[in-house]
Amino acid sequence: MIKGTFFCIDAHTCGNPVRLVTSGHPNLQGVTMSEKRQNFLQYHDWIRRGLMFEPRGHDMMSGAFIYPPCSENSDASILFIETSGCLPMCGHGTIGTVTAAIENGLITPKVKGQLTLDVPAGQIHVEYQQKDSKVTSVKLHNVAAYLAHQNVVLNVPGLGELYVDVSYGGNYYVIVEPQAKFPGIDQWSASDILHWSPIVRAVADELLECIHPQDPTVNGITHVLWTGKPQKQDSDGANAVFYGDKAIDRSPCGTGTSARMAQLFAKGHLTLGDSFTHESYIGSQFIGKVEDVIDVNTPTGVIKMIKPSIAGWAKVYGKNCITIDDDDPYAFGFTV
Ligand code: PYC
Repeated sequence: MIKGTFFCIDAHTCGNPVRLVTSGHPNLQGVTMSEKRQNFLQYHDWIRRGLMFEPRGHDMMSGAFIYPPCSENSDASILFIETSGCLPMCGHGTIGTVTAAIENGLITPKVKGQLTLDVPAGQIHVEYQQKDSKVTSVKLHNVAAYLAHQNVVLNVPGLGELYVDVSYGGNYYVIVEPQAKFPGIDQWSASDILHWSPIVRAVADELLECIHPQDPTVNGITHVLWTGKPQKQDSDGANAVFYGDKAIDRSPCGTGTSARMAQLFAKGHLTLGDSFTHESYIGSQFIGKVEDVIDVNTPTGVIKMIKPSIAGWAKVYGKNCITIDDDDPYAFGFTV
């Protein structure tokens, strides 16, 4: 029996997929997107698994649903889905979703060229440029980002001591810079990154508490951001961002770039107003900027956070209609 039919617009942001699901939305309980995210994970996660994993998706697959606004001042809300779960925030996902939504008339902005969007991690603001019917660039003003742990030594089985920082940019990232046991992403193969990332993430997640001070449902280290020499002269940094079980982000990763800028800011390598061009594993670029610096009151004291922006582009390449039929043995996807 067909359990669900989903019309989708398929796009990619700087190389990483964004499958915007335009029909078949489950009715989500909750007032905020954070509550709706929990509700989706509890009762409707089969949709994510069916649409993201093989055979309908793949390791890097990521997507979104657009929902009506949760706040009075917003234009719409986004629920992110991907192989690893429902991210509190996704930068490449936002850029792809906004591009596909505006080009297809799925969101009507209150102010042309600007959007305010509710996402599980909070509220974000977007500016986009258009030429004829195409969206040519999207700049998102992300949720506040901060360095959560610095100069931590991890004992990584099989690798040894690794010095890392952990930073939040909408998700929690272990950030690894070149050092004795890690020569940089330019010296490691994709198989090295795929091999070591889940081990490093598990060790860091076990050792370090990461709970968002304003929303405890946002917790745990989900991503590893490895750094190294960029391929392009105009890039300020390069990364390989690992997520899910086997994915290296093909885009420069919006939340990863935000986390990296928060780390560099806290360590004195970036200051208010600086921009930071970040290069992905395939050489595509996002332009980040430290837009503001704020003091956030939390139950454990005041935390200095940055308000980062990320600019990038996306291309829509297709439309499809996907059914999930429970007489299919792989209705809810599989991993190998
Ligand atoms: O762009 O924030 C991002 C992202 C998270 C995981 C993959 N991309």
